[in-house]
Amino acid sequence: MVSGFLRAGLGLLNMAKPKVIFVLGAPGAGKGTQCQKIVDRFGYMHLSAGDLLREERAKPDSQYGELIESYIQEGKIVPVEITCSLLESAMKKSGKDKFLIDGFPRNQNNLEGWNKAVAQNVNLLFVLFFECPREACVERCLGRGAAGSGRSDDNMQSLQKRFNTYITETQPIIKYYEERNLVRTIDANTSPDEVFEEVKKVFENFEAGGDF
Ligand code: UP5
Ligand code: MG
Repeated sequence: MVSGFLRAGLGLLNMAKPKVIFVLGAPGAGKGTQCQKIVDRFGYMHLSAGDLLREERAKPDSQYGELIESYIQEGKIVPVEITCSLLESAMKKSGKDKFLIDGFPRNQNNLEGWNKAVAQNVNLLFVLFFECPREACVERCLGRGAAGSGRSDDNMQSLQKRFNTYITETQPIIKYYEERNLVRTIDANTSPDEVFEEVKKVFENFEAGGDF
């Protein structure tokens, strides 16, 4: 059993570390949409691993541009060294101390790389998991593609691959955090505002020192 004194000490140690919330869910579950609302309401900094990879891909001098593009189109997960270093440098550059890390970690390689290189330097608060049926997610992504998202993976062929990866590689990661009692699950199959009502409850409960 941890004494009150020791617990307070551990709390103080944690205070100095940046706070991190992982945001996971199927492609199109609404991670980015909800992160923006959380930023507006609760002042976190939003870092989408997918957005950072797309930014890196767009740099003409990037040595990883082609690799990233082929992984994204194939719905495969980019090697963790690339993603982790983009996340770490965005965290450092921001000067902020609380982050939503959206769409990461999404396979065993991501998890191991993060645990090895970064986990001990941050305070992982919890994992926000947006649960949404595949049909709704596919419809949303195809709708976004049709509306001109410009994303090279908003098409049926890539979506099938993205979902296979999600089921075989990302769901076990969510289970890993569930076993550690860190997952907060949100029904994401309602309107964005309704989803956010549920998200708000999780944050308000956490800030009030709720059961985490
Ligand atoms: N929308 C949102 N919420 C809605 C709601 N409640 N009701 C109705 N519509 C809703 O939303 C998607 C669309 O749905 C939008 O049009 C939105 O308006 C609407 P969004 O908020 O963008 O959902 P999100 O879950 O963020 O979907 P996204 O497509 O971004 O999810 P992915 O996880 O597939 O994409 P990501 O950018 O994270 O990754 C893309 C690829 O990058 C991966 O497949 C992989 O190849 C690579 N990647 C890595 O290799 N490593 C990483 O760590 C991360 C990514
Ligand atoms: Mg997204």
